[in-house]
Amino acid sequence: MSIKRFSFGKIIDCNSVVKEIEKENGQVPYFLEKDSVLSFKLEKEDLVYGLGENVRGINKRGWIFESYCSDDPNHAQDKKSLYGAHNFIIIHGENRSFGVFIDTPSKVKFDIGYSEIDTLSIEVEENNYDLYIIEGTNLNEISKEFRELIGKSYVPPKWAFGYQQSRWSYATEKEVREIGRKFREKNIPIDCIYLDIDYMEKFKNFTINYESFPNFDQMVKDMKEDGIRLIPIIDAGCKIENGYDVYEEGIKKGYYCLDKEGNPFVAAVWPGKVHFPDFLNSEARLWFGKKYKFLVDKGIDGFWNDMNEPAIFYSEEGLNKAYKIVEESKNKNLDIYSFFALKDAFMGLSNSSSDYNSFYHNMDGKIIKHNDVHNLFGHNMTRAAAEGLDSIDKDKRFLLFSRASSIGMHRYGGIWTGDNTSLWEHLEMNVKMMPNLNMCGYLYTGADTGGFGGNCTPDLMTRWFQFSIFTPLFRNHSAMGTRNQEPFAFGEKSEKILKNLIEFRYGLVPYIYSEYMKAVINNDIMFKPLSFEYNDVTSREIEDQILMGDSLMLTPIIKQNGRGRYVYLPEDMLMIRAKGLNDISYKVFSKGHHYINVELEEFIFFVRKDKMILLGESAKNVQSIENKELNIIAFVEEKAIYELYNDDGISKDYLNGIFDKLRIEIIKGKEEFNINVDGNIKDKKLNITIISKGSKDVKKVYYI
Ligand code: MIG
Repeated sequence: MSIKRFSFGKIIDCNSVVKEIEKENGQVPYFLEKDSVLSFKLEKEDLVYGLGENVRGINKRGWIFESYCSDDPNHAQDKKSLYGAHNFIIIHGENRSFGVFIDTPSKVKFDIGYSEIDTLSIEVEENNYDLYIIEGTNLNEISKEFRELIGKSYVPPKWAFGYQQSRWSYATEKEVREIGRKFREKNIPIDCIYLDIDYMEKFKNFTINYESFPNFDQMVKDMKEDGIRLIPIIDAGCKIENGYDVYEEGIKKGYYCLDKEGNPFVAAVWPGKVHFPDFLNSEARLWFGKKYKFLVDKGIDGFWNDMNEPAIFYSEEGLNKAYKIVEESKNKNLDIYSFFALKDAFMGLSNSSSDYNSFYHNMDGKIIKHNDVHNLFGHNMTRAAAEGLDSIDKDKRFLLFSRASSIGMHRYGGIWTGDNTSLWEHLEMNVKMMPNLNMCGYLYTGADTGGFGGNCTPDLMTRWFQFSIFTPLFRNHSAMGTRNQEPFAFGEKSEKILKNLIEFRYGLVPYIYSEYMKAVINNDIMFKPLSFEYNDVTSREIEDQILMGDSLMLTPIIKQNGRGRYVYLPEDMLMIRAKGLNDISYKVFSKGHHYINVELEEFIFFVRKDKMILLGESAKNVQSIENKELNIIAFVEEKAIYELYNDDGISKDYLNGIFDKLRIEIIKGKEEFNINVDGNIKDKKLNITIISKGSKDVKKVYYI
């Protein structure tokens, strides 16, 4: 195990790493370095993992990617960037594997067999970076070592593992209360409802639209009493408006990003014209972070930070240029090229590189062009929020996640994967993205279940739920103008199926939470490609099956009208087939290929050999889960051990070693199974079902 660090150019602190590693002076191993381009010859067998939030497969070979936080709702295969900039890859060969991390604040290109089929080249736009080479004997070790370098992942409150309902927008108090009431009335478990931009007055951060939310504080209180938390959005831009305190204070203190002339930079987003808080300035960060108190004081326990790439609909300069082109084109006999130039003048107004090159940050005294530090913006907005919330209540865990991010932000919050669409290929992308996000430190993550843009169908919703019940962030969100997407929006039959799935999720909470917390504490990942645990050729290739936690392999159905699928088992495994918590069956399958029928209302997943899964009960929300009984299903050929982690779920006491552990060990003897249970989780009845190849299942009840 080793990490080597090489430095190039003038370094800006990206706040990515937490471990100081001495610089090396010699030659960079593996790579040829020339004019800020690093190149590497790929062997036929090499897989390339990583790059976190990006398009295409788990193995990134065969495309060119750019790390550049981008607000682009069209997540198509021909895109190069999404909202996050995650410059970490692992090259996994047959005989050697290593990780590469480029620590830089600006754009990086990863050409992975795009220009030449067997060449990986990494081009760093600004000659301003640290390069880390991470070596280890296996993938788990490399991934762990990288995580040790960048620091421990964010821990949300336990209720953030419940079901969350969102929509752009539940725009009035009446509507929000109504949605909550419907869930309760229909006995569908839920923990959170989201407030999108319409809760604000004219989209101004840290304000409330009291016309549409006349009793905002009371609403927050009432809903919390009913076990539902409201999670408001915060946008990066602050509206320019006299009399608005956030605007006026920021101007007075000089906390906004500046234009070329040194005036606050003007961009237009939802509120109309805005200034961007200078999140790279430590004082501005502190100031903005403390503003969250406005909502915390109203009983709010969580936030989502949006538009922080930052998204720019237009700038004044861009718009003026476009008007000029219109003026110049008027009364002229336009040729086709001038026509396109006219059209592009408007089409290219949003998120334009000329805007990103036209404003500046004051990084504690150093004036730096935005484009040179672009990927640090959303990262530092979320850092501001996390540090602000910490100063408001240092012992409490808040829910916090962001749209834009870069390496290192995972210490402050999670991410959601932005504006996907209700498409089957986006469900597939969600599955494939999870392991790469985890490798980059993002454990608290998930997609807009059902898809943000476009109209979802009942079958897509069902299949998507069947996957999302396993992801830490399980949130159903959809865009304005699209079909309703709540579990009760697709007719009675689907409602029943979706309700069963949400209940199943609550049953999985003990396992998901335990795996999550252990992954945080040990710098492990929860979602892994099969190759992290199995070394055969097929396991290295498979992308539509992934490992989840220590015990499970997920094999989601991601094709429309799919009534089954091929599954590859790298070893004997126990298949669980379920419709809901009360309708579960299991069967051992042998190592190899199988076709398994899976109807729409059911789903399957696998318990690996010598592993076990725990299922608890459902309840109206996470806090109400009692779990006096846990059902354990174990597949034991020799010996299976599971360590169940639990804690209070709301405080940071776990950092001081205050948590519960239950260790369950099942050993297959000649005649019978020996069970040892050990730990400080009290008063639990364990229903243990042991399955072993060739023998009938053994049911045991175990009390402690
Ligand atoms: O330009 O706040 O990704 O989740 O619903 C769209 C409205 C702005 C983008 C977010 C989406 C959110 C939407 N926002």
